[in-house]
Amino acid sequence: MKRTDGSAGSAPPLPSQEPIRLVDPGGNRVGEGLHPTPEPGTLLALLRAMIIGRRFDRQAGALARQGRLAVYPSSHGQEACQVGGVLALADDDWLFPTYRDCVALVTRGVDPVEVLTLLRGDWHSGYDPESHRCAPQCTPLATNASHAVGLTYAARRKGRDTAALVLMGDGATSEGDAHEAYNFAAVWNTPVVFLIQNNRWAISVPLEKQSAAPTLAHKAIGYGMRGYNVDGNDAAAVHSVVSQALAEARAGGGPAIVEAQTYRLDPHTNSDDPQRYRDDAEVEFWRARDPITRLEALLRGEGRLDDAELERVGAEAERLAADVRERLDGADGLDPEDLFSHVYATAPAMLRRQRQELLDEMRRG
Ligand SMILES: Cc1ncc(C[n+]2csc(CCOP(=O)(O)OP(=O)(O)O)c2C)c(N)n1
Repeated sequence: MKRTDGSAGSAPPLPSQEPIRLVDPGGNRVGEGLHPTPEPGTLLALLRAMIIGRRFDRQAGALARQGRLAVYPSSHGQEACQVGGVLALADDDWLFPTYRDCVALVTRGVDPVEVLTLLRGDWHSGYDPESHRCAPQCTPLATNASHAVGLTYAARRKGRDTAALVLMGDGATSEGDAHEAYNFAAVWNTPVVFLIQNNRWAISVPLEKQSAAPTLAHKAIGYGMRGYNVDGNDAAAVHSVVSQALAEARAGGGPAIVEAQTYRLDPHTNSDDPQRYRDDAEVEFWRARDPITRLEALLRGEGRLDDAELERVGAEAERLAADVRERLDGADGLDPEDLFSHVYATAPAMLRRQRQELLDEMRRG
């Protein structure tokens, strides 16, 4: 696609207006086209990770209501996006998550208690990004997108074919950082897949007030990227499309935007009241398109899943939740002085004064 003569380069095909779907909401296979349905073993792995992720999410929501977390942005309803995307990554690839993506991190194998460190308000990240190849969860929208471009660009220069998956919301695509990241990724041909979880709402701002593009996947075209529009509640489709986009990116085919059509069933966080801005009917419409029941129906219908297996996974999920409850309060206490660390090599006078005031206050008890 590189061009030096002022002519137009070859354009990637337009994303489909209809989302790519491999399994319908009733759990039936619906044609493969260019995107193969994952093997049964992968489908079972997707279902298992979604069940465990949902149990973790429920537990974290309860901890937030008890005041044991400062805040919790739920993944409920979006499990297929996070699990489908993460299970498409190779071990050496990197994940760049946001505050919304705790289920993605648990799926990647990060200790669930360490995942909650940020949302407990304890520290910027509770896990070691290097060992899991997961960047810290970003709260400023779309900043993770340019970080991923920088990391993969640097890896390329070192002769590595590390790819990255960026998770971002529909609202985040309006940020200047998203534009810069998309543009640099395409110009530098870095292997990044931007997975947009279009859950229809950016807190109380609906999609139609966010973007006039036919789909968010269409935005890819203007940057010279491939764009895919996928059913985000179909874990098989998300996994298949992201796997393909990552493989193409690794092979030098350039970055891609994958827009996953999904829905945030819960409030934005535990401190939001969605009844002030959206209808119950809309929530019920999406609740009927649950990603877990869809895949469960497919696997049961094809004789690859029985009650015993579901009970086994359910028990595993309960053990994880109990472990989180037990260990969370035992997590290391905070040193308030840390508030002043790691921002400046040499702290400015104002911060030095504030640190001293804090230390004096703590000494007085
Ligand atoms: C740069 C920046 N501006 C504003 C905010 C405040 N804010 C937090 S979440 C949010 C909405 C984000 O919506 P979306 O990207 O669709 O993600 P979702 O929360 O739905 O997953 C906003 C505006 C922020 N975190 N960062």
